[in-house]
Amino acid sequence: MSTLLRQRLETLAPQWQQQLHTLLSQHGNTPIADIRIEQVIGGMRGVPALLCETSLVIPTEGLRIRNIPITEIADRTPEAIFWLLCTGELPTAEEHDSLRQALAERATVPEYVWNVLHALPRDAHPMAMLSLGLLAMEQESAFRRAFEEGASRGELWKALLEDCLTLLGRITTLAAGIYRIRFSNADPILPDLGLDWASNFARMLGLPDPTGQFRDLVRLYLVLHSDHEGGNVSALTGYTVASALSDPFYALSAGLNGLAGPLHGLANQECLRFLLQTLEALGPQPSDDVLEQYVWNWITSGHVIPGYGHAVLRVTDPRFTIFRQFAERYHLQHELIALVNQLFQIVPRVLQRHGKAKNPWPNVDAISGSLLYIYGMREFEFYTVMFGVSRALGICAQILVHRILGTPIMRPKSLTLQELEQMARSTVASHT
Ligand code: CMX
Repeated sequence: MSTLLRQRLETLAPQWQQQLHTLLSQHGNTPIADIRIEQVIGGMRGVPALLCETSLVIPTEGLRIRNIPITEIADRTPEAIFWLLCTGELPTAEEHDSLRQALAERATVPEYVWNVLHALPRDAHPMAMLSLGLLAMEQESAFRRAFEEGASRGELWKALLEDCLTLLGRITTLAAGIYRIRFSNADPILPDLGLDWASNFARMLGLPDPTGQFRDLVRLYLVLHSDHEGGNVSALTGYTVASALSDPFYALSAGLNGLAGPLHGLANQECLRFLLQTLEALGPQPSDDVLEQYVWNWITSGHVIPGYGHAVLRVTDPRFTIFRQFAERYHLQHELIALVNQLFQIVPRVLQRHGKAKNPWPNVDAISGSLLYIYGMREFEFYTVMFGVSRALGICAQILVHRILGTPIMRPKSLTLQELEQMARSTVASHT
């Protein structure tokens, strides 16, 4: 157990609980928004109906983790980010090391999990393998045990933290093992308990990394994808499942199943496929005119441009910019990076001309897969697993904070089309 993280949270928990209590007692009945029917139908887009303390996405700026812009903390380690997500504070060196050690101590994946994965068909999707591998460990849940043994509601978060550390400690070993089993028919590489989380992950993937640049990319990747508010499919799913007091193994596995969708985490796989298809169709260094026509034809034949658009963002995703800066810093001369940069000049104006997408700017997926590809990770199907390892930080932190706050089970009210029609009619009538 990372005693320092738990100790810090034990200090913070009563303050947060008091803050929540005061807000509810003073303003519990205060309305904060009107909801339109199109929002009910449209995936609750923009409805401010969720509590999420870990991060927020400002449409005109991008991600802030605990109110710190991602641009200011992109050079931190995933351990520092997890500490920040959980506590709202950046860790001291001692705190950081205790968390690093706690994760390393838990990095060994039990043999029965590998047996489960080996039993799957050879072409199982790596995301299905990841989700299943995590779920296979559910019987080890400290949270479930604590609940069954009658732990009080106020104490449950401590067992939840224990499970989150187990999940995070193991997920890098599990994901890297999946990479090797699935794509090289090779054995997993054992964790080096002296390394930090990202370095260990990069090492266990087994790709050649003579300069350490791939390790740096993995560290940045894990930081940038760690959290993106509470309303995205994976975070919302994880939270919903955990709100039923299902343990974190169920919650994280469920959240990652949502991440596997092509409109969410799988988009980075689709994005790289689109880039490679474009290069194959047009050859390297197509002219701007040729590329623009190609993109236009792509959209008007009913496809989306992967890596562009966003449900919340209305500017270029700062995480896209940070990855571009990484490519510049390491002087990455590659036709994929050239195409990413050229598309950045062209796609936004094509999407604007097309007139449908509310946000014509690139999101993080417009570049992330290209970087992995250039450093030798050529298996697109694995990219969402990379995303999932990182997003596990945010999902775990979110369900932890909710359990500390003691928020209840999720239960929004659903409505039938007929009820909505009646509500619309009576609202119109009351205004005439
Ligand atoms: N290319 C072409 N059309 C696009 C588009 C794109 N990149 N982005 C949005 N549109 C279209 C939508 O398909 C929609 O068309 P219909 O009305 O015919 O259904 C219309 O524009 C309006 O969509 P929106 O309100 O702007 O976007 P949504 O909030 O509904 O969806 C997203 C957001 C990300 C799913 C969408 O922009 C998209 O499909 N982008 C490509 C896939 C992608 O990059 N996903 C990664 C997102 C990041 C993440 O969640 O991890």
